[in-house]
This record gives sequence, C-alpha cells and structure tokens, in this order.
Amino acid sequence: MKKFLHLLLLVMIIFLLVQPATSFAYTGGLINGKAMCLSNGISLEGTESPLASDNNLNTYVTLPKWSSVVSEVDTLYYQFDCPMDITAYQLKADSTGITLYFVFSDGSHTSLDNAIKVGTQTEIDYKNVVAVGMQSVNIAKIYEFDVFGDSNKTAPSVPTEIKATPDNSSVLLSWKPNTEPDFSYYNIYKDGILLTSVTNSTYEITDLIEGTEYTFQISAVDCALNESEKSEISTVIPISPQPSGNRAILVVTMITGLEKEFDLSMGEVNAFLDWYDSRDSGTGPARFAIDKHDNNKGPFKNRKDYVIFDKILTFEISEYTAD
Ligand SMILES: [Ca+2]
Ligand SMILES: [Ca+2]
Repeated sequence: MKKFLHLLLLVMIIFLLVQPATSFAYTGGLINGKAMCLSNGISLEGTESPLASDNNLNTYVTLPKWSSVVSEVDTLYYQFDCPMDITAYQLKADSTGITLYFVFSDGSHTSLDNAIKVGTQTEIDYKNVVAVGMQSVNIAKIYEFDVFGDSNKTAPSVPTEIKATPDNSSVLLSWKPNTEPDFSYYNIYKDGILLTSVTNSTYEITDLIEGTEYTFQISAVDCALNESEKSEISTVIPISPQPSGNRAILVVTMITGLEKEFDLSMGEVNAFLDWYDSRDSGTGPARFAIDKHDNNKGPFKNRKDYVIFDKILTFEISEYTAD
C-alpha cells in the first residue's frame, strides 16, 4: 500500500514536471486569445479558429499543405486593426517547412522560410505590419502561434498648405490631405485648444465674433492615436468679404419718385450705408450729405446733395472697378 502511494506520488511529480511544457506561456502576444483565419490567402475570407492562439498547446489548427491552386485553403493568418511593429514570433507546430508572411501597411510583404517550430520565442524586426500569415510545404498541426511587439509609434506628418478663408462670423479651413496608410483623423485647435476632430481635409468654423483675431492649427492622428505636431499657426479675423469693385453708382429713389444718381468711391458708399443703418436703428442725424464731385458746377467750392432719411424710398448700389 505504501509502495503504491510512493508510486502515485512519483507519477504526480512527473505529471507536474511535464505539465509546464503543455501550458507553455505565449501570453503577451498580439494574437493571444484571438481567432486566426484559415483561408486561401492572407486577408481573404475563410474559417475563423481560436485553436492556434488559445494559449493551449494541446489544441491545434490543421494547416493544409501549400497549393498552387489559388482557390485551395492553404493559409492561416491574422489581420491587425492598426499597423504593428513586430519584434518576435513564437510557433509550435509538428512540421518543418512553414513559411511566415508579414504584410506591411503599404501593401508590400516579406516572408520568412523554415520558421522555428519548437515554440521558442525568436526575435525579428518588422515595422508597420498589418497582417501575419503562414503556409506550409507539408500538412501541419499548428498548436500555437503568436507574434510580439507593439503598435507602430510613428506619428503622421504635420498637415501643411493650410488655408484659412474668413467670412461673415466664420472661417473655412482647408489643408493638404495626409496620405499615411494608418492615418485616422485630424484634430483642429482654436487658440491652442482642441476644438474638434474631423476626417476630411476641410472644416468650417462658425459662430465666431466678427473682427476678432483667432488662431487655428491642425494635427494628424493615426489609428494607434499617434499625433503629429500641430501645424504652423494660421491667424485669421472673420469679416464680411470686401466689395470687389473700388467705385459704385448709388441711385437713391425718393418717396416722390425722384431718382438721385451719384458716382462715388466705395468709402463714400460705405459712409452712406453706415449712416442709413444707424438712422434705421434710430440714431444719428436725419440727413446725410453726398458729395456731387464732377457735378460741382459754378462758383462753389464744393456742392453737396442732402438726402433725408424719411424721404428715401429705396436705393441701389452698383459696384464697378475704375481703371
Ligand atoms: Ca492551441
Ligand atoms: Ca503610424
């Protein structure tokens, strides 16, 4: 009986010693616990299975041998949401002749023949990897596979060619679009403070105070949330667009039907408009003097035509550009 207990104890000790080999730690890997896809090629539709990445050395995915027939299932792969910088891989399989594939964010790829299949972690150095896959010259049991590393740490380039177009209480921003494959969105900063995030390379900021100076900056963010430096500061004052012409014909129609026509500079027209607007809101003088310029005939130093606010029915301004 005692001998039997000793034997049982010995069996248990051996079992415990053997146990670590079957609970081989692949934790910390980028695919650990996630399903890989068995398909006829990387990034193509297929059957998902967690068995090659379940951190259990007893479970496996059977990888058929590589086939030259395009439609044949011969690839096991995993696709990342964001580009990864891969620093190591770990593979436990029952067959040699397994080739690993690393697909980069620019669409190119590299391959690693005769991957080490005994489960040791092996250092590699591939940046901006968007998918990893494998094919085998023989049918193979893939017990466990994982890669190690971290999301890519390279931020997108700083947005350039920023145009800030002022308008009435608003500013239209536009800039040169970023082209990084992992680009995600732009941050817009107003006076140094994050205002909003957008995916397009134009944005209109409204509800600004006319005549007030604002600064704007744009940064670019990738899908791993790496953010570029802020762009150069664009300073802009929202204001109504200036008249296109430098002179105008002002035609004032009085309530009597009489029309008075004046050929004026835009400065004079704006002075008339300012008087009319303030009079309309109940302030300022009742009458306004308009210089008659070339119509200044006779022995007078200058001649002014007075228009009375209450007597104005309507007026029309026709801008033109003088040579
Ligand atoms: Ca497994
Ligand atoms: Ca990046």
